[in-house]
Amino acid sequence: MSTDSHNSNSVSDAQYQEAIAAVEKTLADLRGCPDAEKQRLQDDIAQLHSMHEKISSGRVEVVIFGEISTGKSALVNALIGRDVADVDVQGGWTKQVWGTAWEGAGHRIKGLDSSEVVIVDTPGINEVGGADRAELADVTARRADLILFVTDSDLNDTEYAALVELAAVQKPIICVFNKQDLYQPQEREQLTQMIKQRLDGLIPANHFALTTADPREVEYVIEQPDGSTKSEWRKPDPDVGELKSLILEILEKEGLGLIALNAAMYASDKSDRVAALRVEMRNREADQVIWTMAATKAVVVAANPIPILDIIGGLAVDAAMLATLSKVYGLSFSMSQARGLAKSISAAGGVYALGELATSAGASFFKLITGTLGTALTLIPQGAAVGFGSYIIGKAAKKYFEQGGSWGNGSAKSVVKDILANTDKDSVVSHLKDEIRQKLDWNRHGERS
Ligand SMILES: Nc1nc2c(ncn2[C@@H]2O[C@H](COP(=O)(O)OP(=O)(O)OP(=O)(O)O)[C@@H](O)[C@H]2O)c(=O)[nH]1
Ligand SMILES: [Mg+2]
Repeated sequence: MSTDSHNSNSVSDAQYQEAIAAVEKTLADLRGCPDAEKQRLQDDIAQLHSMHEKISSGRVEVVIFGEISTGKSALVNALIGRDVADVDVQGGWTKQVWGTAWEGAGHRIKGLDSSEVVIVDTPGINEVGGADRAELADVTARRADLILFVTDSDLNDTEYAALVELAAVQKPIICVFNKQDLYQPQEREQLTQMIKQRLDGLIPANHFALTTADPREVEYVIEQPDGSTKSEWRKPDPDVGELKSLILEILEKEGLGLIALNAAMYASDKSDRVAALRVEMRNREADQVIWTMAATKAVVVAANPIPILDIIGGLAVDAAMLATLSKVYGLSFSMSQARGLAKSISAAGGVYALGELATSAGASFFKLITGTLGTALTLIPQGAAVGFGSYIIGKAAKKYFEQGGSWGNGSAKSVVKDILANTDKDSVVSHLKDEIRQKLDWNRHGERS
């Protein structure tokens, strides 16, 4: 690969197109989700739409972070050149994340006429409380192309911790040491050294700028025509020139690549998140199906007065369970496919040995000889044992569906073995017994009165 600048620009162009494609693909995946998942993911969908719009138009976002009252909002005003942000002596003034177009930046990404730079102001990092703050900062930082971290002193532990978190997001960061008007040269030099030492290894040494965003008024002594003097308090102009040059230098050098890399990372983060959430949702839904069906079957077996239905009805419940499970995983098994799978799991996994049909047949036989007098008390353990068999079949089928309808590297046998080894049988059986006791109509059987 050539290293001349023209060529590296075209590499960025390709990256840029790829990034747009990555965002579009993630969006398309999301559109393909079942409605329930889409509902849960609606924020992510909206954020991705906005990222798509951002990268297509070539919008660069410069996000300002820092502790309260370090002068973040003042810095927005100083960079933009007019008062767009509320600045206040009272800490915790800015309550929301918000952005303004920086028209005077004069930066355009080549070939993108609509490209603009937006400066985003945020609440102080120690302002919005706890988890919300972390979430807000994280969401904002993930969108950012360039981060300005503002401090007005020596980078305390809270600031350092926040910087470490931000650095993990893998965006360029500039550390801004603001309120220079408050320091004497020697003090400024000392603090600068301290800050740079703390930044070592975290951000590049040259990503550092001194600013005075909103200087305190100073006393000007004015000589009058008559030779007398009068004093006047005036606010000097802000000084953010060094920072502005540094921002533009970074954007000039990396602009397109920066927004491309950013969007691609964003899309990949989102698709990981979507995948994880989908797994979690499916998992929960599948477990619920397995549990309800196993309990239903336990109750059916324990309550069923006609012996043969235990076996026929039993298989029907398992097949219905597996057909439902297949839908959870986006595979639509017919009842006969589901029945086949249920049979093959119980055969391959030796579920018979667990007492599935054996117990079921035994129970039927037991019921046959004891007739309606077959007491629920003796049928409860049998119902629970049968329910446990269904539970294991359900868990095995879940694994099969999770892998897209395949046993993967293992076999039905090894999967069932694994599941048995990792299942607390006593606790499942005891839950199933409770379920049976609750559901059985004791009075109908004359067991209670
Ligand atoms: N002396 C001096 N004061 C400054 C400078 N920049 C900001 N200030 C003052 O610091 C205070 C806080 O400024 P803001 O811009 O509101 O700070 P912020 O970081 O946005 O604060 P929050 O939104 O509350 O987190 C105000 O009184 C500003 O006038 C500066 O360069 N020099
Ligand atoms: Mg503010």
